[in-house]
Amino acid sequence: MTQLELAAKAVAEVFNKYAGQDAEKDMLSKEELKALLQAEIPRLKHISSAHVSRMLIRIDDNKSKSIDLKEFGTLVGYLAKEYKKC
Ligand SMILES: [Ca+2]
Repeated sequence: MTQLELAAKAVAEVFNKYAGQDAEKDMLSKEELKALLQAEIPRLKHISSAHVSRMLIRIDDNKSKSIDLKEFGTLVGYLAKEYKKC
C-alpha cells in the first residue's frame, strides 16, 4: 500500500473504533467524537463539551448531529493543514 492508502486506512480504522461504541456503528455521536479527540489528539485531552459541540457543528455537513466517515475526513483535513504549516 502507498503512504496515502495507509493513511486513509488508518483514518477509517480510527473512525470505526470510536463510531462502534454505541448502537449506531457507522456514525460518531458527540460523545464518541469527544472520546476520539481526547484519546487520539493529546493536546485535546481536556477538550470541553462546548468545544466538541462547536467542532461537530462545523464538520456536520448534512446537519445530522452525528459524524459519518466522510465528515470525519473534513476534520482530518483540518488536522492535515496544521501539519502542512510545520
Ligand atoms: Ca452528519
